[in-house]
Parts: sequence; structure tokens; C-alpha cells
Amino acid sequence: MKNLLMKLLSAFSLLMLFGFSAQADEVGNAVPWQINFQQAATPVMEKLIGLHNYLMVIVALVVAFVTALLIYVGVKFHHSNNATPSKTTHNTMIEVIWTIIPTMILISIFIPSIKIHYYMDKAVAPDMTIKVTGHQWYWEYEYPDNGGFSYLSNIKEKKDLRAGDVHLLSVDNPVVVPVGAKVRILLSAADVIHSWAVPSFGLKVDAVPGRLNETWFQVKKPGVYYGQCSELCGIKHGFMPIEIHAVEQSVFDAWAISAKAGKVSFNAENNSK
Ligand SMILES: [Cu+2]
Repeated sequence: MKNLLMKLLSAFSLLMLFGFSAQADEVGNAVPWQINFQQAATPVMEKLIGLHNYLMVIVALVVAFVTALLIYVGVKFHHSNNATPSKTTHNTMIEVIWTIIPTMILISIFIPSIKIHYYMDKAVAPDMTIKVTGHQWYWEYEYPDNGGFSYLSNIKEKKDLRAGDVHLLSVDNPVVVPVGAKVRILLSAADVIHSWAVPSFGLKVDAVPGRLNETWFQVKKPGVYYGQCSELCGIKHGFMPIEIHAVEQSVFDAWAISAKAGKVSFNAENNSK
């Protein structure tokens, strides 16, 4: 029994190790057996992971303290050690302490999370804007600052996948943005509520018909980043992925010119040379 437990434990720790290392070399995409977050691609996601790690320390300390207290009480006040229990009911000092300490813990969580909340909310001096509209079941992207063109973005069927594409995540016309640019995203929907979510950007904002929501991102490294609609929006909710290519400014400019002329498809091999 003890042997089996040890085997299970070591298998679990290997899995954890593998999970944590498996994410390290892949950006913008989930990998098999991944446990932790995707690698952060934007300052927002870096801050979110920082907050998560901070919370995990607090969680671990609270769990350790409560577990230790339970064991201590269980042993100390077991009937074999404590045949005639005391009938004490109140202790002002302990009651003050167990109110003040949790309050301080909550405040220490509240302050950083509110700071990140406002940081995520709006871009300060954005470089460009993209309007995202959710449809059943595809996305529409509009570039008002780069010529005012717009296009539709549909999932790629399995037969259309090429080398480097990801089944169920690749689309025919991805979003293209310049690396390092602060991109303001305005979101709405044409039919039902959708949600534009990109895990490596730390981004998940609802696209609501008749409303305009706002968010932003700033991609730090060139690459391809994937996301999915994250609001149940109908039968093909799982088939309206998001694909974002972050490229050098010159590549973006060239793409924007051809997109304005009607050729919106982005070919990573051709456009990035
Ligand atoms: Cu949707």
C-alpha cells in the first residue's frame, strides 16, 4: 500500500515537472499535458501570472496553518489526552486576532488585484485600434487606423491545414498586428454574446450585441498566438477560433496595404520575408 502511494506520488511529481517544462518552449498555444498557464506574451499576462503566484503563496501558507492547527487540536484534545474538557467559550484576544489577520490578508489581495484590473481595462495612448465583431460563428476584424478595411475570419477545415497550422485553432484570415504596438481592441457582436479570449495575452472580453467593450494588448515577441470564443454562442461555438500574428512593423505595413486592396490573407512564409 505504502509502495503504491509512493509510486503514485512520484508519477504525480513527474507529471508536474513535465507540465511545467512543457510550456516553456511553446508560445501562444497549449501543449499536451500542460498544467500551468501558457507563457505570457503581453505585460498584462505577466502581471496576471505574478498575481497568481503571489496568491498561491498566501493559499499555501493558509492551508499549511489550518492543517497544522487541525492536527494539533485533534491530538491535544483527543479524549485520551483530555478526559475532562474545559467549558471555556469566549476569548476576546483570539477573536480580535482571527478577525484582524484575515482582513489584512484580504486587503493584501485586494490592492494588487484592483491595480491589475485598472491596468487591463484601457490602453494608455494606444498605437492603433482593431474592432472585433462576433458572429455566429466567425469573427470580423476592422482596422480603422490602417485604411479602414475589414474582413471575416473563419476556422480552417482539416483539409485546408498546412504545415505549422493547428487543427481547430487556425483560421483562414488571422489578425495581424505589429510587435510592440499597443493595440486597442473594441468588441461588439452582431447576433448573440461571444467572448474574445486569448490565454497568452491574459485576455477574455465579452462581445455583446449593442454594446462596445474595450481591452488592449501589446505583444512582446513575434509569433502566432491562438484563442477561442469563450461564451456559449450556439452550435458552432467551439469552431470560431482566434489566430493572431505578431510581426515586424514593416511586414505589418505591407500586409495592411495589400489588405486594403482586398488581399487580406496573411501567409507567414511570404509576408515575413
Ligand atoms: Cu462565439
